[in-house]
Amino acid sequence: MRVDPDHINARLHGYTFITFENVGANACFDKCIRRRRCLSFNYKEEQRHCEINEKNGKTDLVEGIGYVHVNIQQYRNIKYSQLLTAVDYTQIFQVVPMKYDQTIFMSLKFIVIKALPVVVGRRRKYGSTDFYRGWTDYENGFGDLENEFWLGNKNIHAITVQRKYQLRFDLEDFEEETRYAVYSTFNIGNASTEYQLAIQGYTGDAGDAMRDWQRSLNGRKFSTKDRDNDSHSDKCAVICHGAGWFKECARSNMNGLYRTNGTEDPTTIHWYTWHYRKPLKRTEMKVKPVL
Ligand SMILES: [Ca+2]
Repeated sequence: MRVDPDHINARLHGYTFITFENVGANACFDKCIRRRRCLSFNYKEEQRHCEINEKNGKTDLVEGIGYVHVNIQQYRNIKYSQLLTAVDYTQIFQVVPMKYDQTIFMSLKFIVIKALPVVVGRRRKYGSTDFYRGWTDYENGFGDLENEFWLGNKNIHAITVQRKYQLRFDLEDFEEETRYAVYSTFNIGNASTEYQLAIQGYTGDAGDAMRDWQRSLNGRKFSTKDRDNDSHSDKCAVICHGAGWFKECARSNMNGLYRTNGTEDPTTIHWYTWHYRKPLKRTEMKVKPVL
């Protein structure tokens, strides 16, 4: 899906209620659409400057060289299935939307001002699908596109083998604080490698939690409760009540249990380098092609 600016070299003046610095266009879109109060946003790509507004941009627009202005309301009620028809399904890889004010947050709403679309494929409306599953389910995919799903390791392989991708995690806690982690290299191998992970080149402000205590998870095979490919004496997928790439387990757990209390627990969806093992409210994992 493509989001075109409603106005170019223009911004809405006087109705900004939060300003974000150093965020991408996608993130600016997300920050607006997740808040009911937000009706439009101004974005200046050169400075990665994002202003979210409590008014739409029909009036009160002023000149703003380098800014684009986007009204958000038109994107709030688009169903995920409709978005899927608008993008090439084979490019869908990772998305984890949140349930927000009784509406499903759509992180698949790509904002494409200049960049390639973010590609997504894992999606969770938290709590509606059991993610504690075995090898075959993770291989083929499960869930439904309207709610939660895992696209399937064989599909993720088929996508990421095509070209170079980067992986991005966007994380949010229950105070609505956000962090991100980007890996400049990401792909997974085929079935014969047991979906071996290639992940390198961390940048971000969430910390690098795609590691165990000492080492990167780069090169690890996938593990599920019924297929133990980790180097722990026990099964990390069982310890974490999830599935993923583990060594002596890992410092993140994206396929774990969704919990709303703040208790530290290895089974929760967590990112250790930010909030230890406390549960996160929302996580997004997405890839996009590297130019
Ligand atoms: Ca083990």
